[in-house]
Parts: sequence; structure tokens; C-alpha cells
Amino acid sequence: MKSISLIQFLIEERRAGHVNAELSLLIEVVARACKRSAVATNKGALGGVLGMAGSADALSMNIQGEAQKKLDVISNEILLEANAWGGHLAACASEEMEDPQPIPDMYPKGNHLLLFDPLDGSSNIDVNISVGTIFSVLRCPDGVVEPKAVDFLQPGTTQLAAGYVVYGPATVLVLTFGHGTHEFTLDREVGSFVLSRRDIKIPEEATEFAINMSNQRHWEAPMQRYIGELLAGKEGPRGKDFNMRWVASMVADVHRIVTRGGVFYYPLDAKIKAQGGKLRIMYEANPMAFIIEQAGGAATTGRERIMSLQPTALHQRVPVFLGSKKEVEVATRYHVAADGAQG
Ligand code: AFP
Repeated sequence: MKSISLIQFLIEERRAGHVNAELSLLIEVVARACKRSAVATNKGALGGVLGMAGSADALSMNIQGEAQKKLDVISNEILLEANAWGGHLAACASEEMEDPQPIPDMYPKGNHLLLFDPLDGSSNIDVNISVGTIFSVLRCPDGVVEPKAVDFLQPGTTQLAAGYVVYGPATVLVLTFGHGTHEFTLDREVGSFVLSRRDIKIPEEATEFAINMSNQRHWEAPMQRYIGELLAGKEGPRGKDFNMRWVASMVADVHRIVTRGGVFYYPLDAKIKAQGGKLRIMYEANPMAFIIEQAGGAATTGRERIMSLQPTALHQRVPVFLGSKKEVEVATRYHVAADGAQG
């Protein structure tokens, strides 16, 4: 089979009218930055990248109030630095930073906005389990020269591109421009991403589900009912057995679904109700929803399509139900029905 590099793929996408030159350059720059993050991640203890950022007395905290790992900070810096000079961005926003980062005055500016979670699943770094980067690209609103948080608050349906990179046994990039979902694997010797699956399709039916079962007692009633039925297996109302997986790195759990189907849930629960959910709409839910929908799957909050939501804050959190379409529809139906019954 003739191998197609990411660069060749981007040229093809330009010829097909799916991307313009600026967006294609932006994706090349993000992919290059992720290669650097992959190298840093792979060095592990030998690169001095494990453990917490800051000092034992003063841990470095991000905007979410979470203690940062060294690799959170390193990957964030790599992405910021790589994207500052290219001339394709008006600003970026990161899960690790309170406010959007402007492009320094010494560099040219473009008309795209880049959002990223530089190191998703960072609690897994020190135990050598897959982590990753998630990103989303929006257009900067017309006439805006210095984008503020409000300029990023666009529904997921307006995304021009979204992707994630898994730093696992292989480094894999999954990408969409709204014309299918495609996978690239990093050829470490050559140093380039090579197309490994074009136009991925997720099976409509699922036999695997991913959820953090330790939160079960805090879930809402329809989630309790739904997961209870999956656990009841062949003998229960669903009439078949389901298997369970939970990596606790969204990139790895989603990549399994993109590879062999299944569903991923981070529902609302009593502990996180006040904050609206666990996962961030701009950095995790929207980009993953775009990738999953483009692969024929579905992504909802349990009640509504994620990509139709109007975000109200840069670091807003939402419940996330995504994966094999028919299974996400069942879980969503249970929630909508329960809301209806309550009037
Ligand atoms: P960290 O990046 O802080 O490890 O969070 C990862 C994450 O946002 C997502 O990747 C996982 O699916 C989810 O959180 C895991 O959450 P729990 O630790 O509550 O299971």
C-alpha cells in the first residue's frame, strides 16, 4: 500500500477544497508540536518529566484548581511556542490557562482560534499509561483583532477542525475537518505522521462501555437504571452481555471507540452537579464530539447534542455521552424520558 504522509493528505484536502492554506499550516504546526510532546512523554523518568510541577511546598496549580504535572506544563509550553510565530492564529486558549493567549506583536496574525488540552489524562503519566493532546480550531469572528474569551464561545458545530493525539505504544493522530475522521500513525524513524485509516466508521451497536463506576452512587436515576441494565447482561432487559473498560485518559478511551466501537460516559453526578459536569466543553467535549460524529457516532450530554450547545464560559464543563450511535441514543432516551416524567 502506498504510504501517505500527513503533509500529502493536507495537500489533497486543500485540492478538495476542505481546508485553506492557513488551516493546513495550522494543523502541520500542531502535529509538529505533538511530535515534540510525544518525545518528551516517551523519555519518562530519564527526561525528568514525571511528577508534579512546582515545588513540594508550592505545587503549580492550573485554572481548574488542579495541581499540574510537569508534563502538563511542558506540553502547554510546546504548543504555545510552536503556534505563536506561524501567522495562522489570532489567539489560543488552553485548558491549563485562565485567559486566552494573544499572539505576540512581533509575529504576524491569522484568523483562526486554537483551543487545546495539552496533556489529557495527566494522572496516568507517572504510571506509564497512555495520555494525549486534544485540540479544536475555530474561526476568529470578523473584525476582532485581539480575541477575548467571548470570541471563543462558539458552538461545536462551527469547528473547522478537531483532533487528538494519543501518546501510547504508538503515537497516533486522529483528525477531522468535517469530511470524515482519519487516523495517522507516527513513523518514529522517519519522523512523520502516516495515514493509517481513512474515513473511519464506528459500529452503530456497542458491546463495551467506559465509565468510572466509583461514582455510581452519585449518578442520577436514569443513569443508574441504564448502567444497571448493561450490567444485567444477557439475563437483563438488554438481552446481551456488555464488557467494561476505563482508562481515565479520555484520549485512550475515545481511541478504543474509534477503533472498535463502544461508548464512553462521564455523566452528571451529585458531587459535580454544581460545576455542570467533569469534562470541559471547549477542550474535550466539542472536539471529541466532532471526531465521533464524523465517524458515524453520536455525542450528547445525555439530553442534548453536545455540538449544538452555546458555550457560556471558556472553562465550562458538561456531561459527556459519546460513541456507538444506537447505544448513545438509548442512554440519552432514558434521561430525556425521566425529565419528561418529572414534568
Ligand atoms: P486528568 O487530565 O486530570 O487526568 O483528567 C483526565 C480526564 O479529564 C479525562 O481524560 C478522563 O476521562 C477523566 O478526566 C477521568 O476522570 P476520573 O479520574 O474522575 O475517572
